[in-house]
Amino acid sequence: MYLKPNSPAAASAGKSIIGFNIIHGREVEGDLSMIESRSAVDRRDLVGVFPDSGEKDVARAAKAAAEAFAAWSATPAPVRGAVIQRTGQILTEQKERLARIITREIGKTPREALGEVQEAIDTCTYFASEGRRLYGQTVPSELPGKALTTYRRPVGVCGILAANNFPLAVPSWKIIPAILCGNTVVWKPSDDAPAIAYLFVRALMDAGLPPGVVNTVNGRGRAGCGKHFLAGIDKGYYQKFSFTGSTAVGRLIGEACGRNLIIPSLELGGKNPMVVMPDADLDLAVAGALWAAFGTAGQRCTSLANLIIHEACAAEFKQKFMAGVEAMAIGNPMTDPEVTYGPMINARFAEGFREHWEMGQKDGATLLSGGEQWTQANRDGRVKGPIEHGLYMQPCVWDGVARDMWLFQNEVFGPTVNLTTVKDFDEALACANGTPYGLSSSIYTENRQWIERFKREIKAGMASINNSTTGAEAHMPFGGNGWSGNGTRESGMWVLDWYTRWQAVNDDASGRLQLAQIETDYGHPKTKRTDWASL
Ligand code: UN1
Repeated sequence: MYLKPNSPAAASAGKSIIGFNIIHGREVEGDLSMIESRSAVDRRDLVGVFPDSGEKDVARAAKAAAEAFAAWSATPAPVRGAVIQRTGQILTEQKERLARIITREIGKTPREALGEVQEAIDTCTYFASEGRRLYGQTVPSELPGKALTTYRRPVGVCGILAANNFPLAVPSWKIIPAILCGNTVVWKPSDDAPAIAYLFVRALMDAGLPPGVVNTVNGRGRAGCGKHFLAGIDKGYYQKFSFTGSTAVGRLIGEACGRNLIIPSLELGGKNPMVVMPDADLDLAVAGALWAAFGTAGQRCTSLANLIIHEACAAEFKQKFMAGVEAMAIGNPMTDPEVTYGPMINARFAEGFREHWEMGQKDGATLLSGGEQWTQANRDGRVKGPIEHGLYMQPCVWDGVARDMWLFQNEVFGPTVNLTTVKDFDEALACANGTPYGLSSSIYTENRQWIERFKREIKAGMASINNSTTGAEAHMPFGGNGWSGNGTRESGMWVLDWYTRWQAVNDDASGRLQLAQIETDYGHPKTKRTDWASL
């Protein structure tokens, strides 16, 4: 690892990292030029420079992963778990430093960045001990002298591609279980956050991960390295592919994997609803809604999009919610760490936010607040610190949003939320289920029947009762339905099914050819004692 001084204007942010691809445990340059990781907080801050990789780099990384598979998959799972345990220790020791890199690269507040590192630590903690389980089963045989057992076998080389908004936690959800199960990995980190990816792989290597088990290829997205990385599916580089990102890209990956008979894990978009019923603790609901809508500047796949409010509490809720929006501190998370949210991660997200604003106007929804970029000219007392070198957006609230509007149906990565007023629980539930997505969801109420019905009838993969749509714990099944994914899940024991294949073993000690089904002696009696027909 090499460091160089940052530009003078950003010297206080820290040094710049000169980073590499990591292939077969070696730090290597790419075939193309370099990409820059510039801070979302302040574009003058150069967090690092990394290789821009091409087709050959992807091929090299895939070869390294394929070669490392035999030895790694033969390493006992508790030993693999010990590497993961040590990785978790390193992340714990370096938590503040790593969180600061996350804040610099993608603009997440220090509090959230620390939470993100913790999520990766939690993942290591869980899977370190899974190395001592990774259970198979013993199954009774229908034939004597024969033992049936099942084993989880690793799949092979896993291609990993994840979004920029959780550049450490979400890749850790994939990479850590993948390697625990005995697989090897080729990872293309987000070009918005290559530095945290590089440091994560260095932590894995410092923890004793053998060369070639996790390899990285850095570079641009769809137009560059990303294209070559995905082309590897049809070239047979991967036996497993795991992706977190947009529904559109997820479909392309699903198609490529389908024709190659690979089951991808696809964690895709969301349009997450929150229902507020009149019996709810309204202050609690307001706090949950503000956090879910505006935390991470709305750039989580679990962010709140459609806030569905019962008409009996709509006026009071809106008044409290808008007071919260007016009181929210926004701005530079490096100089003012207590802000609720910081900048947009990249220009593409900022552009999407601007487009959504135009669509909202076309829809005829009522704009209650915001939606533009904060500038030196329009900043008010809510805005903290220097914002002129990043893309900072006003919190945006739309009222009167109907189910058929563009705003209600389309995912927007940005600080914006739709308010929809409904007459009763049934309409609220229909609205909550009224998009093609189904990732996370939430309801605020004390009513047992409504809670029970919401849990059962909501189409989302994740449901929160009296809590926000974000903040899933690291050992629960994470994933969605409909356009939010293909039914695979990440985290906890559930993810193991996607990084292993079940092997069924028949071990016959009888010394003769026993034929299942054909020879099985079910002990049918030869004579009938009861004359059933006489009843
Ligand atoms: C994501 O936005 O892709 O539940 C992941 C949450 C976080 C993970 C979000 N634990 O909000």
